[in-house]
Amino acid sequence: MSTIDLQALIPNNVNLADNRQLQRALEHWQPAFLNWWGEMGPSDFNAKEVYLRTAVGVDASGWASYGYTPMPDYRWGIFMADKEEGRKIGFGENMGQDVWQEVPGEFRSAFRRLIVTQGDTEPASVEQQRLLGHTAPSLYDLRNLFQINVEEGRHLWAMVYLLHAHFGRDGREEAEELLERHSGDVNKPRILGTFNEPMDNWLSFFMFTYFTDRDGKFQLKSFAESAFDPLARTCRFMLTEEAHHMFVGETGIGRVIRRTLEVMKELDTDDVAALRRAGVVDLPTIQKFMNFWFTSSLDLFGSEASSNAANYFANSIKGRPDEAKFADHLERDTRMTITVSDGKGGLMDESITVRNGMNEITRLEYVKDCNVGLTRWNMGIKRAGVDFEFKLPSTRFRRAVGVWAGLHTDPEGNPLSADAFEAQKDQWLPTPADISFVKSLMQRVTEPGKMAGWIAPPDRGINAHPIDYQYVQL
Ligand code: BYC
Ligand code: FE
Ligand code: FE
Repeated sequence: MSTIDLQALIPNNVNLADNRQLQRALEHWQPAFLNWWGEMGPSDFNAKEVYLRTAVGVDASGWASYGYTPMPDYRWGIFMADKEEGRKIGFGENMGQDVWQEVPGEFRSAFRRLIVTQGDTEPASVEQQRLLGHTAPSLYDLRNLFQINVEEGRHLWAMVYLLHAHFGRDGREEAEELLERHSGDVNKPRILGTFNEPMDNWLSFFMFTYFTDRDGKFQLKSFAESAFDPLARTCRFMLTEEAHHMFVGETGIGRVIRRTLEVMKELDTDDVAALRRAGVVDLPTIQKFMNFWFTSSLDLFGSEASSNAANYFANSIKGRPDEAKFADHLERDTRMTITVSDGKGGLMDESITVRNGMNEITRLEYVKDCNVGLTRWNMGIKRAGVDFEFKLPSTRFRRAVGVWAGLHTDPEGNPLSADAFEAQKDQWLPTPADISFVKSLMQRVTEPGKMAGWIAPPDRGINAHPIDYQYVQL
């Protein structure tokens, strides 16, 4: 068991007090972080008491405590899952050897790049969500937004700790730059595409927490396999917090659908204009938002064939999610098939090495996981007697990274000319009119227990409190 120091300036279970130099460096970064939070974090709510959970340890039975706190006083801490004695490397050419407590010199730049990319997404998401507090559909939702925001802040701390502790001066410089790039900034944008997309409405927020936080889940699971043990342990603990983010997405989308179904029943109609007049989001518009955020998130897995990914796997740097469930952990001469364009408007199989295909393998696992929620939502629609089914588009649709980047297909993945795509895209992706309609619904509701008209209440409150609990003291 690790010792947990909750009284320290930076709460931690990594024995920070034993390494004065590292402690001082992190205490020096702390005011820069708080300054960033004040400037780029949730706007205008920093003085309010929010009912938040705070990570206080890594015990499965009781790792969090709940209570009111203003967000800037949140105890952002550094926590790693407990060390597994005798842990061995589980994949790649170093398989079977002891895991590494330090980064081997030859892999330093690879690890640095991966940790920086992971770290960059965390504050990026907080920046994207900065203004959503003003239009929260309920106090319950407002609190969940802020809970996610403070935890993404803690995830940034997790990566900054690794940079400071294992990458010396380079690491400290990277940690500063993590606060200098900003979501959507034309001069200094965030590294990955999705994290520069504007997020100005709660339907997008729920889609993001369902689809994009789920990329986080799969990337963290891949890192949890890493031979670099501090990275693996850090990510294993981050996954416990991640579960709530995806819960907010899944239940959020589910509640929007449920409310729409109620009004469809009341008015006995599926007419889009009538439903919009009644103040709910019609199901086809929800599908379009899904198409947008799902495909954007597919790009986050990288190219279908990637020599970077092969190199990470071969050197035991980054594994597959749940590596243990695969039969072959070396994949030395194995091959797999991907679907590419034949350059004549058709499809063609291409054989690549499994090592080169690691991004695609992870992406396909992700797609399976995304479908779990759709199955649940579709069951609700069927039970309501409505003839409609949500469907995830093909992984070839609307891609900006990989072998389908710059090519056009319909949502089923059939190749299309640019003109044909242009002519039909308004049926598949949110139009400016769809977005402004959704935005027009975003009216703030602050009375405990009340919900905006476009979303159903949750099934239950937080930490056994009722739904009408004062989750934020405004
Ligand atoms: N946008 O060889 P390839 C989360 C670049 S989410 C823009 O296929 P690789 C969270 C790529 O950098 C989890 N550029 O890539 C969620 C490369 O550039 P260069 C985030 C992109 O390296 C919600 C080039 O394209 N964690 O935690 O195999 C809220 C060729 O790429 C994109 C990670 O991503 C893109 N979408 O794989 C809060 C884990 N995709 O070298 C938090 C760390 C690729 O040609 N990152 N490029 O200039 C990685 O493991 C890998 O970097 C990637 C890409 C999987 C992202
Ligand atoms: Fe995160
Ligand atoms: Fe998250």
